[in-house]
This record gives sequence, C-alpha cells and structure tokens, in this order.
Amino acid sequence: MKIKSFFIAAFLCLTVATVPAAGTNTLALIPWPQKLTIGAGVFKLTPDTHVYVDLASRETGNCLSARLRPSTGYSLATRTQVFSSKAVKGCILLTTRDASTNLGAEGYDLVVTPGSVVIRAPTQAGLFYGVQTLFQLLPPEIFSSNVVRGVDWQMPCVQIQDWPRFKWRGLMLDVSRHFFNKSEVETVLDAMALHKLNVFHWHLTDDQGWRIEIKKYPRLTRIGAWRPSVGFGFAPNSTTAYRPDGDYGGFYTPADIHEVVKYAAARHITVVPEIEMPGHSTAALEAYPQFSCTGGPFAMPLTGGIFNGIYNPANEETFKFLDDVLTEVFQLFPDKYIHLGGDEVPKETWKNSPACQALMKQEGLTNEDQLQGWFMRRMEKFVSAHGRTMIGWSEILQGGLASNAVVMDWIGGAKEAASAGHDVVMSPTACCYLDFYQSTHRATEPRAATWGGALTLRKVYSFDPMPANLPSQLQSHILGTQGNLWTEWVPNLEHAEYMIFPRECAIAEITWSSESSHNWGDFMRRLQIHVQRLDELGINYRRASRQTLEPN
Ligand code: TNX
Repeated sequence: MKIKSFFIAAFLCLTVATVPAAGTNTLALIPWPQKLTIGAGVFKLTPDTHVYVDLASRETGNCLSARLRPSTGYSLATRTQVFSSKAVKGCILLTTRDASTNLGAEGYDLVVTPGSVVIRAPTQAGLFYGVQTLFQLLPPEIFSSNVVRGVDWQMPCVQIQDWPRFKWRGLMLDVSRHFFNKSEVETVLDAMALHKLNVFHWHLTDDQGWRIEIKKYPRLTRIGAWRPSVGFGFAPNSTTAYRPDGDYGGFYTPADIHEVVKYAAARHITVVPEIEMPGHSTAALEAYPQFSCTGGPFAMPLTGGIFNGIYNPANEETFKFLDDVLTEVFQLFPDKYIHLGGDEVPKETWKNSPACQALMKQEGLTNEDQLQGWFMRRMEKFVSAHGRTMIGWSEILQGGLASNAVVMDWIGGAKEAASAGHDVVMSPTACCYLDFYQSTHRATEPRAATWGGALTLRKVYSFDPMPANLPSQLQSHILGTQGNLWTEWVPNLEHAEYMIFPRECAIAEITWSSESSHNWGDFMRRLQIHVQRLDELGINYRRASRQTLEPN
C-alpha cells in the first residue's frame, strides 16, 4: 500500500512540473505561485456562472461574487454544495473538502479548465488566496468599480498549487506622525489582501501623536491626539485631518478599532497594535507628565528625530498606567502579538534621574541598557500573563530579554535573537523602509527620510528575508518580513500610496514566492500589467518605478 502511494506521489510530482516565472508571457500573477502549469483553452465567465461553495466557505464565495459584480455587471449566485466536492460544469467551486492538507494553513489548489474552476484549500485563508489569484487570472479591468463593456471575462486554463514561503507578510503604517482615518486604513488593508499580505502592524503611538482612545486615561487622546499644526514643514492643505478649531490630528475610538480588526480579519489579516515604550512617548507624557522622569513640561515635537518623552521606571504608578492601557488594548485586539516598541530610548534622562539611578542600584543593574531590559522584561511578563506574545524592535535585545518575546529586526540582532530561541521578523532599514527615497535621484522625488540610502523597487525585490548563513535549525525562527511606512514625510493617503506602491508588490513576492522563482526581469514584465490593476483600483503608485532605469 505504502509503495503504491509512493509511486502515485512520484508520478504526480513528475506531471505537475513547475513553470518558471520567466517562461510564461501571458500570466501576470503577483506574487508568483509555487507551482503552475498552463493548460489549453480558457474558462469564460458568463452571467450564468454560479459560485458553488461548501457550507464552510459561504463568506469567501460571497467575497468572490461581490468583487466580480461591479466590473462584469454579473450577479453571480452563490449556491451551497452539501454532498459533493466535485467540479460543477460551467461554475466556480470553492471548497475545503478533499483539500490536500500538505498545503498548510494558507495554501490552495486552483484548477481552471474550459468547463469549470475549482479552488480547494484546507482553510478559508487558503481559499481566500486562491480567490485573489483567480482575480489576477482575469483581465485587469476586473478591478474596475464600474461596468466595463467589450472585455472577454475569461481566464487561461491553469493548474496551480500554491502556499506562502513565510507566515509573516506584513506592512507597518505609522499613524502617529501623520494621521490616517479608519477608511484610509481600510484602503491600505484592501491592497494588502490583493498582495496576499497577512499582518498589519499599526504603529498607534509615538512622540507626535497618541491615536488609540483609552477609556481610563481620556487625556491620552484629548491632549495626545492633537497638535497645533500639521508640522514637519507641510502646507496646511496637504491634509484634511483637522478638527474645527484648526488643531491637527485624530484618533480611533474602540468602535473604529473593532471595525478595522473585523475588516482585516475578513481579509485574513492579523492586526498587531504597537504601543511604544519606554521612549517615543512624548504625546502620552504631554497628557500625563507624572509618569515621566522630569515632570515635563512636554510639547509634541513637529519634526523627526529622537525626543525626551521617556517613561519613569522608578515610579510604580508608571507601570500601573501601562498595565491599564494594555488591558484595554488586549480587549480591542484579539490576536496573539502585541508590539511594545522599545526602540531609540534616549537614556540620558535615566542617567540624570536620581530615582532611576537608585532603582538601578536596588535591582543590581549596572547601566541604562540593563534598565531598559528590566523595563521590557517586566512588561513582557504582563503581556505573557494575558496569553499574548510581546514584540519589540532590535533594541529589546539589550540588557536581556524574556525568552518568548519576538524581535523585530530593524538595525540588526536577527541571528543573535534566533540563536537565543526568539522568533524574528525581518525589517532591516536598507530593504524594508518605505519612508526612504525610491530613487537615487532625490531631486526628482518628494521629500523622504534622508538618513537612509535609496530603497529602490529592485533593492526590495533583491532582499532575502532569510539571513545569510543562519544555520538551518534556526531558520524556522524567521517568521517573515514587512515593509515599514514611517510617516514623518507622508501627510496624506495619496502620498502614503505613492511610497507603498509598487514596493509592496515586491514585498509580496519576496514573502510569498519561493526564492528559486525570483526573477527581476519577469517581475517587471508582470508589474506592467499589475499596475493596470492598481489603476483600476484607484491606488496611487510611483509610476517611474515601472522603468528599470534605477541601479540596484
Ligand atoms: C527610526 S525604525 C524609527 C522611527 C522613525 C524612522 C524614520 C524605528 C524602530 N524607529 O521612529 O520614524 O526611523 O525612518
């Protein structure tokens, strides 16, 4: 029996040959799937095409029909197929039945023949990704929000077996330096789904704004969410995030957050909130100076840089405050990971504080890095006690780290962290910082972060999230990677999109597709068609990136 199944498996492996991305001129899938064979003919969508689903897959089926409706004008009926899991003639079937469990938590099989389309996956996430691929097999006009006439709504016959290379495929949006409202955040989530990204890291607090309403501490948003002007040298009309008295800013209510989390979950995106500590906390301390070392006064800085808003670890009340804040955060965000920042702490404040020095003495800490380690370990305990996992930036490795914390590598530490048994998310500045210039020709670009080199599309595409020379037994600690959009120089959504796209398309491919399929030339070929999808969706992007003129 075993031998027989071995031969069947071997036969399947031989017949399902992988088509290298470079060899296929008509398909423009981004990210490129793991295995793909092209068959003869096409499947045509008609007003009579039905969407069949098994009982578990109704929502995914509705999501498919809803997306196909505006551009085709077809109202495809969703029907439930209870007893069979076989292809239905002339129809699209989405089912979890008889799916190969080898596909994992996010994989899917997609078979298009002239007679039917079948997407089979063990999970709804897998089916959802199969549906995203199906959209990309159709002409780009499928993404239009108005009926498009004269287009053949057909897709080429293919057989696809697909799953992601990494389980963390993320995007970070900083909503502190500039504010993006709920519907703008949802626009960002929609585009993430198109690219099969699955982690939205929401940078909710920083020196220049506190964006999450906390019932127990109303001043956090009453004071901390607003500043007198947009700042950063931007013209007042570069944004609309003003309240009637002219102050700039905004925040999310618990209801807003519930909606965003739900919106993300419907797209199989996990939301990771970030509450910064102990540094990058000027906005919070302007509202509650009693938790600072100096007692203030503070004023929200209106430029980029590192500021003195740092919590006082020598005051027990500070931890009471942070625990209370996190308790509300846990209620609003159901997912596993909670990001506590930990980066760029200006330690002179602790150096100059007699209370902090006394605390260090009492705890046997010999320098301020160790005090930061002590602080983060204490907060990590609180997060763990609530069944969550703490994440922090590279610096949380300084001064010792609790063993189940996850490190987000922006300035190094991945190997060290993985060797010590920590999971790691890769977001090195040189390859993942979407606030950096997209071109080496700065003069032709809008103002961007000046402290890094250019992050061209090609450079993002060339990034391998797996650190070189990481021993194979440690590689499973690398969860994946994400692009980070810091928004000091990004005052509105249109500009945020300009910075995100098309670099997010490259992030999609390096996180999802296999390393061996990466092919810059073919990616650029596919991108020419993919940007038509972005055009249809009304997503802004850097048009010059369609040319390959930039050096790597
Ligand atoms: C560094 S990356 C920061 C951010 C800034 C960014 C600007 C990180 C953990 N800290 O606070 O916005 O540089 O590029």
